[in-house]
Amino acid sequence: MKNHHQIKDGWFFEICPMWPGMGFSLQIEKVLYSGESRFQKIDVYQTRHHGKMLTLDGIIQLTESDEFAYQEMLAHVPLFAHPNPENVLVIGGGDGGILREVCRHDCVKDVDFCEIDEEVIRVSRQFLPTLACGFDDSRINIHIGDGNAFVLGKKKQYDVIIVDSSDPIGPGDVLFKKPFYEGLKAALKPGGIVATQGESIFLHKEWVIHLAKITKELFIKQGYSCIMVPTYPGGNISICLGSLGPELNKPGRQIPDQLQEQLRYYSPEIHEASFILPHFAKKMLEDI
Ligand code: SPM
Repeated sequence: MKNHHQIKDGWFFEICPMWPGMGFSLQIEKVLYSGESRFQKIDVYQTRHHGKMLTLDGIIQLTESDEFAYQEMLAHVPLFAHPNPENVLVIGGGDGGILREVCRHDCVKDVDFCEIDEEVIRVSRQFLPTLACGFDDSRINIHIGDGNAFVLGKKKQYDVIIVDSSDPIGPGDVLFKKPFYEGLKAALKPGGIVATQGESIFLHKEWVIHLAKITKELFIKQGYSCIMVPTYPGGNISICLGSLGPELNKPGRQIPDQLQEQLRYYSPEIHEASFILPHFAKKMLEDI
């Protein structure tokens, strides 16, 4: 079990080989929970200025101050690109934040949720109620187990699949491999869309190219969408998307006013804008 952090003089330091020569720190007030599951180390902190923070193996998964940016975009970009998402699969994201966003869509009838680590769900329910409220919807069916194995048993079942993985240096590494993406494609209905945690265009060029290549090979349309998240390294993270039909880089249906009012990051404008990449990243992805 790896641990990519240190604590010194009231500061949490995230230091990880995936972003060499760089560390991110946040001032903390206290450790609210610290434990180990079968898969990873799980910690919850009270930070001084960013609300509560969840880390897995010492890597920041979310802070209450900016989690909305990541959860809203990873959920609403694929769900609004699809004309009528009824059956949704969410893999990973045991904190519940993605489920919270998915369930804002009235057209969604059924959500399968597969998480490998039951402990993350339990800890989130105890310490992160504004995220774990995502579990309180009767449309959700919870499956505890390996997301890769779960997907292999599914054929043409989902309109949208969302993969909220941690980084490829822990239990989530299998979710970055081509056979998993082949399984995702087979599990989609015709016209389906997949959206996965796509890492940073600045810090993880090899991973971004790797995921973009896979999705270009397997899907009819492919896209990369960028999100600003101050408490992820480099202040940004991306979504890798593949589509069996619909355009990805613009909403395929209107956002109801009452839903827009609930959101803080996603809008039709930011949906389109998030696909406009800096020149170096545009070229990097065009060249593959
Ligand atoms: N529902 C929130 C879970 C977060 N899943 C993604 C976490 C990624 C953490 N590492 C960020 C590294 C960015 N390059």
